[in-house]
Order: sequence, then structure tokens, then C-alpha cells
Amino acid sequence: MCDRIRNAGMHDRMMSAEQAAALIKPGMTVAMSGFTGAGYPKAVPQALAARMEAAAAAGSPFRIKVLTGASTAPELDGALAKANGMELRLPYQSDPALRERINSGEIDYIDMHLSHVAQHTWSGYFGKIDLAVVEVAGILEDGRLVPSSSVGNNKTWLEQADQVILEVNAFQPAGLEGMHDIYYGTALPPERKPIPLTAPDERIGEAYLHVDPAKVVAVVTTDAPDRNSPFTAPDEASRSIAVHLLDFFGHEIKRGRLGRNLLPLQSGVGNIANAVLAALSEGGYEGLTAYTEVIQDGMLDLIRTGVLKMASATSFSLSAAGVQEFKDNIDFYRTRILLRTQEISNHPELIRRLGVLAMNGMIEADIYGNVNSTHIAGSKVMNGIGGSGDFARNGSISIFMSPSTAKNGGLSSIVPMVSHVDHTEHDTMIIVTEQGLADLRGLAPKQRAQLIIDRCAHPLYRPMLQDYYDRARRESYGQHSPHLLAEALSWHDRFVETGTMHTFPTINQPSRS
Ligand code: 0RQ
Repeated sequence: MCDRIRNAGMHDRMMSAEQAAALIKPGMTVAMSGFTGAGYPKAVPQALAARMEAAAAAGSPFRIKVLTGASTAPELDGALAKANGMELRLPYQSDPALRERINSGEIDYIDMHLSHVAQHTWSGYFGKIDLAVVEVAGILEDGRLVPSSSVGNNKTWLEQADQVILEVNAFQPAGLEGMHDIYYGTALPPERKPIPLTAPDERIGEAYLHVDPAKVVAVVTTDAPDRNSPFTAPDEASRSIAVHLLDFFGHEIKRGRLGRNLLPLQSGVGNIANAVLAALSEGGYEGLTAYTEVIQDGMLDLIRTGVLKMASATSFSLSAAGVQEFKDNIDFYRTRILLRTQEISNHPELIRRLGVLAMNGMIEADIYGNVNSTHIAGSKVMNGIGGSGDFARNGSISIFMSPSTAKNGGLSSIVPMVSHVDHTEHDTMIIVTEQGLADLRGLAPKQRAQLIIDRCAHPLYRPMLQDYYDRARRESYGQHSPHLLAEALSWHDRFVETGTMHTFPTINQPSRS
């Protein structure tokens, strides 16, 4: 391990996870590393959760505020949620135990654009950051840090926190060194200057993170893998969505609106994203680029085969097999992958400049193109907006994808009115379901509504949507975006009451789950 900790001064601060966790006090605001299950601290949060459980058993609750890059893993979010040790969490999560506590009202959750977190921290909107717990892959002789499998907000955490605990994880490949690009030129207005990045493969920063050594209060060693969720092969609905999307790209190329190399790709994670990436590999494309948040297995495949010449992101989200492939061929990938801070990977200025093709999942869309990415029936949060808003608002084409139904056909993903809005009708250009693709660009609200009903709705729900829309065309207060207000959310209400949006019993239909 000493070859990972080359700075002599840091050796004095090495201690156990339990000793380091003892430095965290109730009520603190603690910023932790971690983005989509990669690069999160693995030992200190678990030791902290044990202290929290002991404190709660002794009748004195021990809770802290937790800030991260994005989602982490059971060892962090799961452990702290189960110990009832979080009073506040931001900016993104996907952990079942944490989700349950948020939805039961026990934990406050600030669900926010991932590109905003750093600047809101610098502006002091979250108060003082008492302590940061950051996983790194190594510490150099001069004290600079080799970032881990995600960068996220780590630059900001190391700068802003009063005290720093470093977890040096020997499991992370030493070959990660050199794959990062940490930009130290960001500032708050009125000092802000243009960010000098004009292509996804440009380096504008340094390969290392800086930390003031005086702030480092503990160095903990670990040797543990990231969450590494298993890769699931795309299902039928996801494959159909990918086919529609690839057809669309083909048409855009024929019309001269996209070149053969497309534009830099951004894709969310999960089944549909995997299916789209797999379809790209079969579509005869080569020399593409990605300017995205997360590199998942599908992207590694595309890089390996040359379909993708490089990918810029802030994190990995790989299966165990993906990690092995990456580790085995790290010299190949090192020249084709750049990991940046999330304020840069998700920066509106850069996404707009590069013309990113933004492809994200959704919970539901309404007939006018408003998109809900986060809430079930308007009140229960699923994960969070993540980076989807950063990319959808600023990308050159913003695409939202979902199977047309969920829960065995019991829910329609196309509804009269979304029960929560993450992306407005002004941000949505393309909606795709396994039924088809609606290109909403250049269309007025009523034209969009008919197209979404015709192309994207499931046949089980299409007549219900058409009936709603036809009556709204006759009876609505206004005729710009016709709605029947008393009825617009009745589908969600019916779901909460009966478990289905439909007016007759659920039948088995191909759907996401
Ligand atoms: O629930 O797990 O209880 O069965 O939502 O759905 O099928 O796993 O689909 O993984 O693509 O997730 C929008 C959540 C889709 C995701 C969302 C239920 C469904 C299931 C998940 P169960 P699937 P996906 C990059 C960009 C926001 C963040 C983002 C997401 C669960 O894409 O979090 O884009 N996006 N980030 O049953 C009720 C519906 C439903 C529904 C699905 N209409 N009504 N439930 N579900 N549709 C990453 C980052 O930013 C970090």
C-alpha cells in the first residue's frame, strides 16, 4: 500500500476507518466522493454507520448532512440510511433503503442538476462543509492526489471542506493515473471566463487533484471494488426503442442535419441506454465521440471496436466483467477515456458548444412533451434528475426514451399531464417508446399532442388519450394547450387508488417491469 501513498507526511495520518469515522460529529455537513456507484469511500461510511447505530441504541440520534457527486452504493447510502444517520442528502441517489426513508419523510432530499452542485457549494447555499471523505487511487510524493474511478465533485469537496479524510483504495487500478482532466479555471460571476474546451478529447486541466495537506486529518487504506452492478442484456422494448432511434439518426444524416460521425453522445445508464449503444455498434458507425457523465459496459465495447474513438465522462459504472475488461486493457483505454469534474462533464456552456446528442430515460411524458424523470404519482421520488436536465436543456437534440407502459401494462408512460415536471415541453425534442418516435421539433402544442398519441402511446392507452384530447379540444378553457384540469391527473389518482391507470383490469403487455 505504501507505493500508493508516496507522500511521507501522509504516513503519519494513516489510521483505521473506525478512528477516522470518530472524527465525524453529529450535525456535520459531510461531502463524500462517489458517482453512479464508482469512486465512493468504502470503509469510513460503514464505520460511521456503526457509530450511528450505537448512538441511536443509546438514545442519542446521530445524523449528518451528506453531499456527494451522484449515487453511491449500499456501503455508503444504504448503510447510512439504515442507521437513520442522514438528515439531508443531495444531489442524486438510487439506493433502495435511502429512497424508502426519503419517501417516508425521514430524510430531506435536494434533487438538483448535477452541474449546479459545485457552484452552489462555492456560493455557500449548503452552509459550511465541515469534512470531506474522498476516495483516491493514490497520493504522489508532492501530495497531489490520483483520482479514483469517478471525479464528481471531488475538486470542490477538497477545496471547500475544513477537514479531509482520504481513503486510498488499492483495488482501483494504478493505471487510472493520467486518465483524469481536472480543470482549475472555474470561478463565480463576475470573474467567470469561457471554458476553453472545444472538442470532447481536449485536455484543459491537470491529471491530479490538489489538497491542502494541512487539512488532511486521516488517511485510511482500503482494497475493495466499486458497486459494479451486473450488466443486464437489453430487453425487447429497449431493443425496439434503439431501432427507432437509429432510424432517426439515419434520417438526420440523409437530410444533412447530422454528419456520419453524428455529434458527441450523452447517454444515461440502464437497459435502454445499453440497447442504444449496442445498436450503434451494429449500425456501421465509427469514429464517434461521447461527451457524457457515465461510461458503462456498452461504451467500453464501442471504444474497443472503434465505433467510439473516445469518451469524456466523470465516472464509470461498470459490471464486474466490465471492470476486468478495463483493467486488462487499461493502456488501450487510457488514451481513449478522460474523466473530468462533473461541473465540466455536465457544463451547459460545453454541452451547447459541442452540440451533444442527449439521450435520457424518463418515467412519463405528457401529450405536450413535458417530461417527468423522477416522481411516481407526483410525490414518490425514484432517483433524481441527475444530469438529464443539464444535457436535455443544452444538447443539440434532446431525446427522452421509455417503454410505453410500466408494471405489466398497468401504467402508461404517456399521460394527459405529467404528475411532476423535470423537463418542460420547451426542452423535449424527441420522445421514443417501443411503439415509435415522435419528432417534436418545430411543432406547436396541438401538433405535438397528436403526434405523441399516434406514435408513442401504447394501443391499450391510445384510445383513452385520444378521448381525453378530443374532449379537451372541445371543452378546455383555452385552446393553446387544451386540458381538462379536473381530469388531467385522474390517471395518477386512479393508479394510487387501484394500482392501475387503466379503467379495466391489467393485462400482460410487454413493459419494463
Ligand atoms: O420501478 O424498480 O420498482 O420496478 O421506475 O424503471 O425500467 O428500471 O428504467 O432504469 O431506465 O429508469 C427515469 C427512473 C428510468 C431513470 C428512470 C418504474 C419502473 C421501475 C425504473 P421498479 P426501469 P430505467 C444519467 C442521466 C433520471 C436521471 C437521469 C432515471 C423504475 O432513467 O433515474 O436521466 N432518470 N440521469 O417500474 C410508474 C411510470 C414508470 C414507473 C418506470 N410511468 N410510472 N413507475 N417506472 N416508468 C445518470 C445520472 O445522472 C447520474
